Order: sequence, then structure tokens, then C-alpha cells
Amino acid sequence: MTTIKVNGEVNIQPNLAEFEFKEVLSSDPSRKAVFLLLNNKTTGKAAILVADKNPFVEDGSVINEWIKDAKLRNLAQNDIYGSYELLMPEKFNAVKSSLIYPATDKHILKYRRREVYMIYETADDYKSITKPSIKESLFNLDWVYNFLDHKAETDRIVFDDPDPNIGFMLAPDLKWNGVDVDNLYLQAIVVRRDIMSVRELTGEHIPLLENVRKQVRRVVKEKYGLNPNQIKMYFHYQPSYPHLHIHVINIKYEAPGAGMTCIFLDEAIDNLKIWPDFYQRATLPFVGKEGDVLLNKFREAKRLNEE
Ligand code: G7M
Repeated sequence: MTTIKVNGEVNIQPNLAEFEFKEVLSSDPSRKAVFLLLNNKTTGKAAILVADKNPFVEDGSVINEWIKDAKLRNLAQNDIYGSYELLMPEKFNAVKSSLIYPATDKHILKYRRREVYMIYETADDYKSITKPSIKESLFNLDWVYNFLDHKAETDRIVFDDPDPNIGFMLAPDLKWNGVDVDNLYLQAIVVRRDIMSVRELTGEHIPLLENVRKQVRRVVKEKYGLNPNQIKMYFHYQPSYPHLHIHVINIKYEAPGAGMTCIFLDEAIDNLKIWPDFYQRATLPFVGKEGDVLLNKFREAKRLNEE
């Protein structure tokens, strides 16, 4: 590992040669993504490498740039039909990736391919099963607080509204390189630290949600040229991190995790306007994975509809 300083922050720059392959946790051929479990040869600690190929950029000037240096390796030729391997110049060949190191057992479980089940969480289930086990079932919030406290990703902040009640910070999701608008993926992370998820929203939070909607639409238009009808904004339920955040993505892009239950920001605002206590009363479905702490708790409480 090399220690580097980015914007005055100390960062650890991992060197992949220090790791060895342990296991393919899962893969997604249609997304050209693979999730690998690695082992650090010195420390023996686990790491997860997510390697996820970027979609092709549709900008003609970018295409012209790679076309002039790309090479075609011939595989077969028949009449006018040629089959090739296209060797892109190195600059255009980067594979977007993230590395979680050291990875906990919970991270490893999250990326491992597993059976999935629909769970229908009533308001009572939330109080008696989900809420008491949130610390155990979800991930810690260190990265969220680092971000809100300007201790990490400071150079990636796209917008910052510090208002303690309706403020939020906007930055590229870990999965986005921050450049290719075709797969734009941002996170709006609210400043308030007392709302764990959409389940805890009430009519009191409408100004916060409306502020996020209004400012994100404006910033995304100004900075990335996308109109409000070209993006979608939603919450995951259950989220992985118990701090309210809103996914902002280009609708053209099929974001990973799309199989999860999503609640649109517009829908949440509407629901809260009609019934301020909607999310305190509604049944919220979500997808649970075999081995999840929460799924096990629902199973123990016989709330899995397994019979
Ligand atoms: O499922 P949930 O709604 O909790 O999604 C959390 C999102 O946060 C995912 O899309 C992650 O890719 C993103 N994310 C997770 N981490 C640890 C980070 C991070 O450190 N920085 C940024 N920018 N996004 C993250």
C-alpha cells in the first residue's frame, strides 16, 4: 500500500499485486461485472474487488479519438462479414472498479450470489424486527460522516447545501467515474443524521425532499445537461446504510442494484402530502437475501411466507 495525499487528505492507494485471488463471489455477464474476493498476502485480510466495465461513450469526438488508434484483430472473414477483436487504446480501456479493504464478513455476504426472497414489512414488523436490528444488519456510516464532514471525497462534491434541516450534499456514487453522463449516478446525502430511511419520513420532511428534488434537477441540468425527465431519483428499501440518501441516475442506465425495491422521490413526496404518516403505516416490500441478518430475524418471527 502507498500513502498518498489528495487535497490534504491522507489516502491509502492499494497495490493489487499485494492481493491474491480467493473466490468469485458473483458476476453479471450482461453488465460485464465481476465481484471478486481477494486476500492480502501480507496481512491475510480480505478485500472485495468490483470490476465493472463502463458503457461506450456515445460522443462522436470521443469515438473519433479512439477509432484512430484502435486495432482490429481478425478472427474470421466471410464475404463482406468480418469478425474481430477490437483492441482499444489503453486510455479508453479502463475498467471502473471499487475495492473494499479490509472487507468484513458482512461485505463478503453482500456481494456473494444468494437466493433472494420478497419480504413484506408491515409497520409493526419495522418496530419489532427491523429497527432493533438495524445496527447489526446494515453497514456502519463512517464513509457517510467522512463525506458530510468534508474528510473524504472533497474533490468529488458536486453540490453542497449545508442547511441543518433541508440541506444535502451531492457527489458521484462510488460506482460512477463522474464523467460519462450516459451512466450518470449521483448520491444526494442529507445533512440531517436522524433519518435512517424512507420508513422514517413524515410530512415534516417534505421541505427537505422538495429541496433535494429542486436543487438536484437544477444542478444536473447545469452541470451535465440532463433535463429533469432524463433522470430518476429514488430511495432503496432496505438501504445498505441507515442514513437518508437519494440515488440520482440517468434513466438510460440500468444501475446495479436495480433488482432492489426502489421508492421514487416524487412518489414519496406525493404520499407524504396526502398522508403525512404514510411511511409509519404502510407495508413496504423489500428483497432479502439468504444469510442476511434481517432475513433471519423475519424467518424467526415467521414473517417470511415460507409455508
Ligand atoms: O442501497 P443503498 O441505498 O444504501 O445504496 C448506497 C449507495 O452508496 C450505493 O449505490 C453505493 O455505491 C454508494 N456508496 C457506498 N459507499 C461505501 C460509498 C462511498 O464511500 N462513496 C460514495 N460516493 N458512494 C458510496
